[in-house]
Amino acid sequence: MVLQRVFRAVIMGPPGSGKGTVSGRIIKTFGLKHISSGDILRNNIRAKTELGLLMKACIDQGQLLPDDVMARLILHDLRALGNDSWLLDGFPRTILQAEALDDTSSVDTVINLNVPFETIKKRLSSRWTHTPSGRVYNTDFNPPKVLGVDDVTGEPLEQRDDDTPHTVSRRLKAYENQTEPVLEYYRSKGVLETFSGTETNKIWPHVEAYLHRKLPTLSQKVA
Ligand code: G5P
Ligand code: MG
Repeated sequence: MVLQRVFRAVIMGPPGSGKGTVSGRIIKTFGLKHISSGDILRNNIRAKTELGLLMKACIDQGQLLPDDVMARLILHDLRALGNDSWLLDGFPRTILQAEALDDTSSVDTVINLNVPFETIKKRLSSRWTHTPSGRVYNTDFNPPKVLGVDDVTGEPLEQRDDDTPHTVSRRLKAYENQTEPVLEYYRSKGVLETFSGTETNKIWPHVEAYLHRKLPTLSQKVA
């Protein structure tokens, strides 16, 4: 699908709600550029950059990183995209981050994945990730063709250090305390669209239909 004007979307939801999985389907179907704050941070850790070394402990403990660090990192990448359409995953996560994003760019829609915490806890213990690309697998839901190996590159998959049950609980707490208020922020701006469920395959057709409705409307406004 070729977009006729710039489209800017945010995907939100608790840790493990399927943001990465649904983002993969959105970028494949609609051709948006995907910016995932978590993928960027994990690649910094992998490359042992100064930022990665400084932030690893904080991430492994399930805490959010400082707003100014995150805003600088992500807004720099967004500016570099110029007039490309994008989907932002994992940012903003606090009201301050949402305000910083507003100062840089407008947001056309915020897709909120509303998945129960109990469902999430089960999923994260069986997640495997290809860190360089951010591709995610699950031994129950979407296993790789060969166990422990990325389908596309053949490189090894890893389990995230922050997917231990204790850290997952801390991440869910951080979500409740710091990120849930951002949903209200976007609801009051009239751009929040919530999709509830326990299975990505049932949520996805609704997200896809919503974006199909939303994108032509935006194209027509330009015409
Ligand atoms: P991240 O990387 O942004 P989270 O915690 O927001 O991390 P996460 O864990 O990446 O989110 P997700 O992307 O929402 O989860 O979910 P996913 O990976 O697609 O799916 C989870 C698993 O479930 C996968 O194995 C998938 O295959 C499986 N799955 C999907 N659907 C189904 C289904 O229907 N059924 C089943 N059985 N399985 C399914 O952030 C990490 C850390 O970075 C820092 C923080 O420390 C954060 O904790 N950080 C920030 N700090 C401050 N501000 C920011 N903006 C920050 N951004 C990142
Ligand atoms: Mg993710």
